[in-house]
Amino acid sequence: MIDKLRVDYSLYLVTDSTMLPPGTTLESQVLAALQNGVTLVQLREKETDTKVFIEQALKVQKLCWEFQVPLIINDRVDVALAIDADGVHVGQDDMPIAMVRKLVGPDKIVGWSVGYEREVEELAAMGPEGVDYIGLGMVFPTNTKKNAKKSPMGPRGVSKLLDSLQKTNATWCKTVAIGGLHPDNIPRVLYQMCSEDGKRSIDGIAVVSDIMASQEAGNAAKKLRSLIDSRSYEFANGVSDLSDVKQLSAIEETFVDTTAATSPLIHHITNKVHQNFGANVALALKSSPIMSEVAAEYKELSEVPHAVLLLNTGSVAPLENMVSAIRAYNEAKRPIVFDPVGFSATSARLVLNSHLLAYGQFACIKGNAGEILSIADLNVGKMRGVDSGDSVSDLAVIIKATRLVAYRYRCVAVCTGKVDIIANGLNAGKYELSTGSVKPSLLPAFKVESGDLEIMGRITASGCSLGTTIACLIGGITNSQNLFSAVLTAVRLYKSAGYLASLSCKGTGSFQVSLIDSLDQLLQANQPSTWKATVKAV
Ligand code: 3NM
Ligand code: MG
Repeated sequence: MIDKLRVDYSLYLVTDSTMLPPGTTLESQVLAALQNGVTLVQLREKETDTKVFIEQALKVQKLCWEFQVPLIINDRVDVALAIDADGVHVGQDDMPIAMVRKLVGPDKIVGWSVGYEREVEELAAMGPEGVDYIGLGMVFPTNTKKNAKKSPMGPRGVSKLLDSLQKTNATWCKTVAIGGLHPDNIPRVLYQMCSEDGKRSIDGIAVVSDIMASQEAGNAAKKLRSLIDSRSYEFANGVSDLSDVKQLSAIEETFVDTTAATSPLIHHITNKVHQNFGANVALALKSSPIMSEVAAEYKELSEVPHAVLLLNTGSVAPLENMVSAIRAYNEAKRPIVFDPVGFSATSARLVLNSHLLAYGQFACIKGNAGEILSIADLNVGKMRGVDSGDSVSDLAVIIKATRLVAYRYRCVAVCTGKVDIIANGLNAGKYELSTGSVKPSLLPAFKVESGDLEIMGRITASGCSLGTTIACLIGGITNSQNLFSAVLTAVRLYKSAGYLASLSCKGTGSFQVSLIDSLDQLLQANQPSTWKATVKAV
């Protein structure tokens, strides 16, 4: 008899015999998985007659015993009882939890599929006598679940459900994420999925096809095991967590040198207004701009040493096109700067930007106050347009929002305005199962300012070009250096150049020209101790 309070949920295999590759059997796949680190098995056979189902269950149960891994039966409470399985998993349309519990007794594991906050509230109300664990899904699209009634919720959806568990105090209830999980997205989702209080991350991941449909089920399980155990996601070069700004100007000098020496390729997918200006800013910063919305070349571009993607959604590129760019750069482990222009200004933009946030890991998310507040769900009312707006004056709220964006997407978040706010949510690429790893309110954050550069808001694409500048400064960094400090350097460099330009220009037209001149000069001189913009912890 298993002790249900000590179950290891970290790698949960759910079976499906309909996808077995030739030469394998249900048992051979389960055995290979058990030999390579699966900690829990669910027999989920939707199209099998009762008699065969029981025969299979008994065989799989023997294997599970051998590895002291609990066996859960999907849906069929009668089968679970008949073979004395360790537990049963039911969906929202199956037998109600109270009845399941009554039938199986207090010592068996009862699992439930959950996709909505109200379902979490329901299980919380039942108390610890109800549900032992929940499958949170689906995370991503999957062909495995036929006639799915839910749509993919992404890592953010899972995090919201973890929030509900915390709010309702359902501390006993364990969680696994399920749906479309594979090695290419698992480290990222483990990194990102966490409750907002920082105290609860998922207890494990559940997969069907990644193991069951694999020709090499043992290797597939081993790969998943190692990803879960590594507790570390190195999504881009240079994620070490140095947040001390005392020696900033010395570090900044090396970043400028590195950018000039490596001449990073700055791949812009950006709006038309920004294209020319961004290219000139990149050139002033000794980098190589390329403007491409041709998906066929994304992989090749991402593999260029020091390539960075600047993804600015003021562009008209179709969603699928942008998703493939994100995939390419994530796969090449090259950084992406994401500029969700007008994040929620229209419903179409909200859908597009939210979708992109679910499908990739960004090194930096940069936006104006309206955008950052929207991503953090802290804005009141709808955004007016893609410009920064004027109604946001509460700096404390902006700082909170910037930290939240950095936390939720495990990135460096930058909020531009009179004062720029920058927060570090990277946590050096580290994550933990179950306990969370960092609290949003404790994330390092700084403000960068240089007087009221009101003129900056009166030329077009000045915010977009900060994105270019960030990309240039992070393109050259290596593992020993630091992504957060590089972004901070870019923000300070850009603001200082803006200040210089504001002194020498005659109006908005010459300001734009002066800004490029100033960036050029500041980069050539490389004396960050003379840069005017100040940095202060907030
Ligand atoms: N339940 P794969 S998604 C069995 O959302 C199941 O509750 C889901 O299969 C839910 O790992 C799903 O092959 C299928 O994507 C997961
Ligand atoms: Mg079911």
